[in-house]
Amino acid sequence: MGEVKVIGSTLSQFCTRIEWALKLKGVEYEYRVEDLMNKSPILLKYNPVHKKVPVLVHHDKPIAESLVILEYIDELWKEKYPLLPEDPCERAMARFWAKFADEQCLMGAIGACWKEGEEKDKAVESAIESFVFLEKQIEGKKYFGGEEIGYLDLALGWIPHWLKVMEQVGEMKLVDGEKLPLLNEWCHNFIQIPLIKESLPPREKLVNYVTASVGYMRSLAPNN
Ligand SMILES: N[C@@H](CCC(=O)N[C@@H](CS)C(=O)NCC(=O)O)C(=O)O
Repeated sequence: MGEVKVIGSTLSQFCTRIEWALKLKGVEYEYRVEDLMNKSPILLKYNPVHKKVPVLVHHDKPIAESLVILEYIDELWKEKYPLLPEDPCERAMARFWAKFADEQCLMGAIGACWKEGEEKDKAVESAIESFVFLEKQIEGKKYFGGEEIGYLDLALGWIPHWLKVMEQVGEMKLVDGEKLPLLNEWCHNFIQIPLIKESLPPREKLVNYVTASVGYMRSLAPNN
């Protein structure tokens, strides 16, 4: 096994953030694509608790949970391209908003995407309220990390690509240019960065994946 290995899935926003961090740091890595419908013994061995990707395997030691992996990468290869701010309070806030975005914004958007009728309206409204909090975090800055992209930008990197697909498939608008102009501008700036752009999964594949997931979630809903 190579020194740094990522066990991942090419359509996963959680895995792409790890690739972005490794590329920014100039760390060579091997990528092992996992079939999530038929999980490999390697994934089950390295992430027995959650059985999810991504897992970073460094010298045969596994690290799971993408935000934890980002911090590990930043601490280990700290010389090149620091991701988290130096100031302890700013570091804590970056971690806070990354967690908030995964738990409230992303989960809220996924729920809003597959729900229907009145439930969908409520979920959309609640997700938008969460995105308004993120909008405030970028006031006066080009990126969440300041002049350069950092940890929080990578953590929110699903918004310009994955969220746009969810909006299309779920026929909804969560990050509206008029209501959230700063977040929209950030999306535009972030996605233009060549290193970011080159690791994005093809949009059509993502549309097919999200469409299938929405169908599956709706089939599980209690009134179906
Ligand atoms: N909180 C985890 C989420 C990881 C996650 O949900 N990964 C998905 C792929 S996008 C997965 O492995 N799903 C397989 C499953 O749930 O069985 C992280 O940040 O790493």
